[in-house]
Amino acid sequence: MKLSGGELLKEFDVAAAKENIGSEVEISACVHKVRQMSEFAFVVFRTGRHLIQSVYSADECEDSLDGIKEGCYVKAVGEVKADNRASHGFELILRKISLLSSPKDDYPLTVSHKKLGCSLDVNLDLRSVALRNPYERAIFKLQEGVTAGFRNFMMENGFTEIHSPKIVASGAEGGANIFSLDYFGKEAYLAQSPQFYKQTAVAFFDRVFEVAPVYRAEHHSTSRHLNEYIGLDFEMGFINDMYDVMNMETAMLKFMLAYLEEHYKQELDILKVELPVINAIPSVTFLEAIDIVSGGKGGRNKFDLDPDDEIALCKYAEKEFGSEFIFVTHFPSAKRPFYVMDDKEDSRVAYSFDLLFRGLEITTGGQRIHDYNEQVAKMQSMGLDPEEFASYLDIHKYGMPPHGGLGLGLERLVMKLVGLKNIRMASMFPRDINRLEP
Ligand code: AMO
Repeated sequence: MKLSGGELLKEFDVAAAKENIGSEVEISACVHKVRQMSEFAFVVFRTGRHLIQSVYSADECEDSLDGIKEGCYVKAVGEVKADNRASHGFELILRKISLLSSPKDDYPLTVSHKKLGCSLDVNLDLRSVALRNPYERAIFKLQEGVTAGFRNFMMENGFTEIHSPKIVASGAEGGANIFSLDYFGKEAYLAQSPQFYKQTAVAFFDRVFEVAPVYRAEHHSTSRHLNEYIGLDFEMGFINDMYDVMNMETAMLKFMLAYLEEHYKQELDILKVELPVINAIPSVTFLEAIDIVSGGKGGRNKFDLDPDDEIALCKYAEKEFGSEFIFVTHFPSAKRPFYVMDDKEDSRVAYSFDLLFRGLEITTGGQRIHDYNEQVAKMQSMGLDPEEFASYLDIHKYGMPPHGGLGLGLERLVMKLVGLKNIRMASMFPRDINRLEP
């Protein structure tokens, strides 16, 4: 019999090694690169987050380097020697090295180069290798930081984390971009958003958030759309108006950026990220936005912003307010989903906003209808049958506070933070119209 509860398996501790120059440390890692010199060799180890330089010479090390090449997993012991030229200010003088596992084939990509330098398709086809490249994996370490910053901010501000179902009975966002599936003989769908459930949870938690996949059956291939993405969603009760939601997002983004700066310095450096600075985020109405992008000529037949408009608005915000973000509010009601509350003064526009960042929409949010009769009337005015939404309408039937929230696309935010040209680069294993594997 065996009992668990013993000593934890530790990973290599960079900070501790740095503090203990002259001592011997053990490291388990992948061999990232071997550079053979005439008398010795540089062996660069790749741990889960770091590259650690070591020096091998036959007279300092008990073991031979024979058979140890790029891609091998090893266990080694080395003496920590201060060296300012090495990335962490030290290198290891190898004393022992043993092979744990050796690959069958050499890498088909230049994993040890700073950047892979291959096409997007090759990168995505060979994802399991590509992600071993320090630049590629840093994107996803930073993604972790974005999510952790979001989560920490939400929890500090009284939001409860929820997990809503992804197999659902109806779409929330309207339109044809919904995946259907056979659910024991009934038609079901993959959730287009946690919308109904996050609203429902406001009735009992007041404030909630979720970090979870969202499914969109986008039938076209663009550099900004995925068929599965991660939504950072929140929903909050007792709001006065949608500006309370926008203020919460502004504060959350400030917190998240500070969090990245504090905890993800290494990845920001690898990726050469220039973090945006947020003071206050300017906000214009949809009609003002159309005036701005059309140079005052109007274009009021428009119901939404197109990608060029988003780029133009961000340029405007940068020039006029020194902000890389801009909110656009009061979108035409006709193009917004049925749960969105219309402006009390002008029902042609809705209490709905987008947040644009570096030329791309990264968020949609707004105030929702909380009154039962108002919600039923809105559904009917949009040609929807309230009967089909009976379980969603239960939340209105049994009472809801005034509330609102938003959805932020994780990959879009990371794409723009890092300056990636295609959203697929910000998705570990992207799903698009042509890609279901790897
Ligand atoms: P919306 O449909 O605008 O709103 O989505 C919210 C945010 O999700 C991201 N996004 C996408 N990212 C990658 N690929 C896609 N195909 C994709 N579609 C959307 C964008 C977008 O701003 N329920 C509302 C949110 C709310 O009001 O709370 C919703 O889902 O960054």
